[in-house]
Formats: sequence, C-alpha cells, structure tokens
Amino acid sequence: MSFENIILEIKNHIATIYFNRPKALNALNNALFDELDIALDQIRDNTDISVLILTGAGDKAFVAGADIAELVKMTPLQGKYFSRKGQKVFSKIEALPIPAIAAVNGFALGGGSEAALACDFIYASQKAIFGLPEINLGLIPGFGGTQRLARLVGENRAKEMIFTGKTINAQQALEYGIVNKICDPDTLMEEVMKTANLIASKGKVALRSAKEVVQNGLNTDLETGCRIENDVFGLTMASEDAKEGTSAFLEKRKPVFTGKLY
Ligand code: CO8
Repeated sequence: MSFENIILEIKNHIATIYFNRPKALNALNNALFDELDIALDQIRDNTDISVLILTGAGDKAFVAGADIAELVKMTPLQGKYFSRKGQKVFSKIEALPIPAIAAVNGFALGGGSEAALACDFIYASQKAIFGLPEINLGLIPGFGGTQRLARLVGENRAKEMIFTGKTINAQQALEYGIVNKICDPDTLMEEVMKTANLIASKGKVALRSAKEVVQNGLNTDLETGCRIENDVFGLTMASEDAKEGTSAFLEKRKPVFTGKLY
C-alpha cells in the first residue's frame, strides 16, 4: 500500500517511517494516524525487520504536534476519540516486538515529542527542539505525553515542562535523559543507521526477548519483572542463535546468527 502522509522504507532488516507533511511541519492529522497504524501492523508482522526508525521528512521538523487546523474543528467528543486514537497508535510503537529509534531532526513539539517518547530511545540533531506546549493553546498533551514524559524524566521536570509549555533544546534534552545522543544534523541518519545496523546484526530471538522483558517489566514491580526475565531467558536459550552465540564464544570465533525465530 502506498501512503500519502508517511513514507515507509524497508532495507537491510531496517524499516524507516518518515512523517511526511512537510508543509505543515509533519503535523499529525487523522489520515496520518490511519496510515501509521497500518504501517506499524505491517512492520510488526514482517519477521524480516529487526529495527524501526521514526523520523521527519524535510529538514525542519520531526513533528510539530497534532494538526491544530484539524483539532480546532473537533467537538470535545471527537477530541477525546482523536486523543485515544493517537494513544493507541503510539502504544503500538512501544509494543512492537522490535526496537524503535526516533531520529529527531528538528521540532518535536506536542504530539511530536509524544511520538518520540513512545520509541525505545532517541537520537537528536543539534537543531532538535522538544516540548509539550499544549498549555499555550489552552490544552493539555493528549497522546500519552503527560505519562511517558513523567516516567522518563521524573515528575518535577515533566510538570515544569507541561505547566510552562517551555521548549528545550537538544543539549537540555540530553541532560534530562530524553535523548541518548546528539548528532550533527547532516549525520543524524547515518548515526542512527549505524546503531540500527548494529542492533539488527544481533540474534533475532534475543533481541525480541530483550525488548519484551524490559518493556513488560517496566509496567510491573521489580519482583514480577525479574520473573518475566526468568521465563523469557529460558525460552531464549532454546533458540538456534543462543546455541550459536555460546558455541562461537567457546570456539573463539565470531557467531553467525541465522535469525531463525521458530
Ligand atoms: N498543526 C498544523 N499546522 C502546523 C503546525 C501544527 N501543529 N505546526 C506548524 N504548522 C504549519 C503552520 O501553520 C505553517 O503553515 P502555513 O505555511 O500554511 O502558514 C507551516 O506549518 C510552517 O509553520 P510556521 O510558519 O509556524 O513555522 P515557524 O518556523 O515560524 O515556526 C513552530 C515553527 C515554532 C514549530 C510553529 O509552527 C509552532 O509553534 N507550531 C505549533 C506547535 C504546537 O503548538 N504544537 C502542539 C500542537 S497540539 C498537540 O500536539 C496536542 C497533542 C494531543 C492532542 C490530543 C487530541 C485531541
């Protein structure tokens, strides 16, 4: 299926989704969410893909938020459903069996920050700007940002950002722990690809197990999380790649992972 509001590229076990409404700084409208939802299903069901990268088309924005022109025409009930739709689609990113990396190449405001926060980690260009400025519109974040930001940076910093609507630059985002790495704008995608390729070179079962355990463990208490780790560890040992990885170490050679899932 071809998309109009996003671009989906799949190459060398890596899927890249570009938010693609450059004229509106890639703002998120209903049509974009519908397409993103379909693309994420395709990625989830394609066992050949090991990593997803999310980024923005053009050189100015990752995503400048929900589409305000569309938002302004909604009734409160439509707003509620739009908020739920965005939450569901972003939760789908989080629930993917593979890692998702956000390559934030410019403005990541409102829904843009919320999209990036739903990824497993974020690399940002020096030009990146993060923020939840909804308060300046008389609104609040509605795509999971109040929850994910507070969990990531702590209650106090999240509240300050949400209450003031102030934006932060890439350096501040790094200090807050929102961003793992800051890159030159010209080499951002190269750096993200390097990391994505490294991840994609690992044993597929182990990679999926690691994502599942960290993600599911975070939503529970430590003891339950450790039990999830026990079970998934045992299952991971049954994979061909686990046999290959451990044998290769003992035989002092590089492992050759087949990536066989079952
Ligand atoms: N929605 C729609 N259009 C947008 C948006 C947006 N969020 N952001 C920018 N655009 C459009 C502009 O209207 C402009 O269009 P045009 O050329 O036709 O006038 C074009 O993109 C370029 O934008 P600017 O001329 O404003 O570019 P600047 O470089 O001057 O400024 C900014 C860039 C600072 C990013 C500025 O565009 C801006 O402040 N944008 C809005 C940022 C914002 O407030 N984001 C939060 C939106 S609300 C949200 O995300 C809520 C999520 C939860 C919703 C829950 C469901 C109900």
